[in-house]
Amino acid sequence: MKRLFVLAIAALAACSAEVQPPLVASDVRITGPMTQMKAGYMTLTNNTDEAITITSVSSPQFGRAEIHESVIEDDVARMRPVGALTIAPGEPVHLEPGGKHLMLMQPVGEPEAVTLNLYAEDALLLSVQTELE
Ligand SMILES: [Cu+2]
Repeated sequence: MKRLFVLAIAALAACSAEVQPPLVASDVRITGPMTQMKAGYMTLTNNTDEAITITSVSSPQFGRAEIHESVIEDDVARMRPVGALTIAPGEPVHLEPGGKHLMLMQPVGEPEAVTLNLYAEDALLLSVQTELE
């Protein structure tokens, strides 16, 4: 009887591991004082055994969305688009102020909530929704 119980627990654990999504976004927030441009920040966690590379982002609420990184050039803080963002297994990537972030431009209307779609080439990896701050 006791042995059966242990087996049941093991089966449950295996089951919940299977439904774990490959890529998870947490602490998602969108900020920015500018009306024409917003920055998107989040933590991305890769639950698979292989690296996941995001090659583009889009949002129905913005005409343009890019992956950016902040750099210091000639003592001036600038930011520039990056072509891809790789998340290694077990090494969460933090998109945060002063580092890599999502840049959201050309807002459509005055959205209260925003959907962010993350792609690997043409494949949709993850879609996250968040309120605007
Ligand atoms: Cu930027």
